[in-house]
Amino acid sequence: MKKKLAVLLAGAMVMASLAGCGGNDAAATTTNDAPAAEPAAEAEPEAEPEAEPEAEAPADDAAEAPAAGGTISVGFAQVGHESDWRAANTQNYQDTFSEANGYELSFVDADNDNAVQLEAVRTFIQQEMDYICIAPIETAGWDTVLQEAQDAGIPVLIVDRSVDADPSLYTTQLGCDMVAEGETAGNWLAEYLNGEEAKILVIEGSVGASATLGRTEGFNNIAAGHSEWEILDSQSGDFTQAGGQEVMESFIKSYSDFNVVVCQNDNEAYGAMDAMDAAGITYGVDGDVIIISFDATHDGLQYTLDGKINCNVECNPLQAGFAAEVIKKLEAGEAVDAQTIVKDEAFVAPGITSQYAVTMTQEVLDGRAY
Ligand code: GZL
Ligand code: ZN
Repeated sequence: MKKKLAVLLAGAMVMASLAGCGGNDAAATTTNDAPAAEPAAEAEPEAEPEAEPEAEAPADDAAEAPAAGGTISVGFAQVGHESDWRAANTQNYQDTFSEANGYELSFVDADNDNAVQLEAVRTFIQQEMDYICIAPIETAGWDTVLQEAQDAGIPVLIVDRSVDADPSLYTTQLGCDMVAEGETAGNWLAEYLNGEEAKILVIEGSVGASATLGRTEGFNNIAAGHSEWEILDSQSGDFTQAGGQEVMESFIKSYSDFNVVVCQNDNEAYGAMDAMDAAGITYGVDGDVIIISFDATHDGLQYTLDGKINCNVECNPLQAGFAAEVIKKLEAGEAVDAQTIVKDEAFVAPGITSQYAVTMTQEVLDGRAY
């Protein structure tokens, strides 16, 4: 019964919302002003009212399962354990969907393997989970299994990344705006170079991941406006340190005149730095090569504070509270947003001032929650 009602009501969901995550306060902008809808089988989706200004972060007790009695079972098919960002994201889900908070979490680390991830979701369907969260390794290939979950009356939350599937097949999507992250990186570079030439190498994230596709698209959107820039090459480092090192080593063999390396996450940046160290190539604010990174994890921001990474664009991994808030609303029969965008900010090394980023200081680093 509970599931069926949740699915019907979820159909009455409303529009996207912006969730700020400046620093780590993960302030959310939710625009759930729609009253608890009638069973949505025949309800028309609401018109998209204007997004409201930033609202407060998910209520502290958002993580607490409603007192509806009994625990809420949640199946979480996680990408893998490829990066520090992912580790922080996993920990946040395990802390939030704890027994103490009234949940029973079934967690599968798909180890960046699409088949394993699809199998995990099908197992959650067979086990009749109350809710399924998926952080999709790739955007493609989700329609069939999402239809199976919907037929089984199980609401699905697409978290962290996004899928190329009919949005009516899942209840909500929440995560960072990857295109905006890529554009932030490009806009910062343009500001920093101020018309100077750039020969750019890109170490992309995992092939087919929305984080990769979005950051690449966003950066290229800006690069298109700078004829003085040349993107020499762009290869996947799979969001891992080993991958970043391997790709950087091959780049060093092929290119001698690059002055910018864009790493689509911090772990790739660490690998790239190892490769450049071994080749005697200097980088950072006092080096020959500008490094741009993404994730703004603790170590990534330490390198930024140390001037080794010039610019680091954040995507806050502490997103489980937004997922818990959606589940709480569904349990209460309330409509939920179709999308929650966890807003980003960026950080730059000391000595750099930017309209697009915060200049790193020790207290900025000390104030981070991950
Ligand atoms: C971003 C997330 C990406 C991180 C990587 O939201 O999907 O996946 O940038 C992680 O560190 O592997
Ligand atoms: Zn330009």
